[in-house]
Amino acid sequence: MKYSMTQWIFGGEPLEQTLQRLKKYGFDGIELIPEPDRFKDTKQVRSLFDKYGIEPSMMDLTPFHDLSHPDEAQRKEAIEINKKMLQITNEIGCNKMLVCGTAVGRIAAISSYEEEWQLGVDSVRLLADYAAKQGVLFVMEVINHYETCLYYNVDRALQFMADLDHENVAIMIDTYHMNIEEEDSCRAIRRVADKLANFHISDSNRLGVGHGHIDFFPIVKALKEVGYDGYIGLEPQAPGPNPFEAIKADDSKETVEAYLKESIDILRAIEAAV
Ligand SMILES: [Mn+2]
Repeated sequence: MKYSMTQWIFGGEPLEQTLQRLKKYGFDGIELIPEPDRFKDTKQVRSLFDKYGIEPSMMDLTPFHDLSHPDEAQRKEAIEINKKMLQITNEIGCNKMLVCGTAVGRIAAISSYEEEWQLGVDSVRLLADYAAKQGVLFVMEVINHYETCLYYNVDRALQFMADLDHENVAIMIDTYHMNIEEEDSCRAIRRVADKLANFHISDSNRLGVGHGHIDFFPIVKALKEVGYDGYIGLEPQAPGPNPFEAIKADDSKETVEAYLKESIDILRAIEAAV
């Protein structure tokens, strides 16, 4: 399997600094923070990936723009930023971008769940068309119901995909979210296997692998059994409050870097053993 990590967990430091950290531990890819200002010179960004031999495996989702908001102006703004990022994703030579269909941090409907579900479907379908034109696969991240209110488990994500009925949409699941939502994470992996385009890993408390109580043996085994050969994106966070903020203390970056090193070592050992 190939290994990547989510850039945001280092608090948005310059890209080159994060690439230097990743190079030390043999990462293959990086998942990027979706902010247009970070990509003013896309040629220069591409040259950094070449310099470090690290691939842009994914453009992350725009977390706080709301694709299912009942207010049309807010929805339009979210659609525009997603279009902009899809365009940039193409320009930097990346072929996947994440989406959550609503806003991360909004845990309840504003109008009604039924209406917002449909608004989310309409927005994601429209963007999936646009993404296809950019040569980018649109990937839904299933994020637990303490953070989002649309497709927060695999059941609902599969229903959302069925309603979308669009071939340019795939799924990403995350061990931290699954440990909250799914009765059985391995069963969830098997259910989405043919649509699985990326896979996030952090432990049950969102720290690095080995610092919580998820058993990663059956998870890695299930991924192998279904023939998953995409990226594992590591997304450990430093301990502390506010799940949407990466830097929680003076030593947060050091903590996260140590987690990355440990996590990739443990996961490679498990891969070799299963
Ligand atoms: Mn994730």
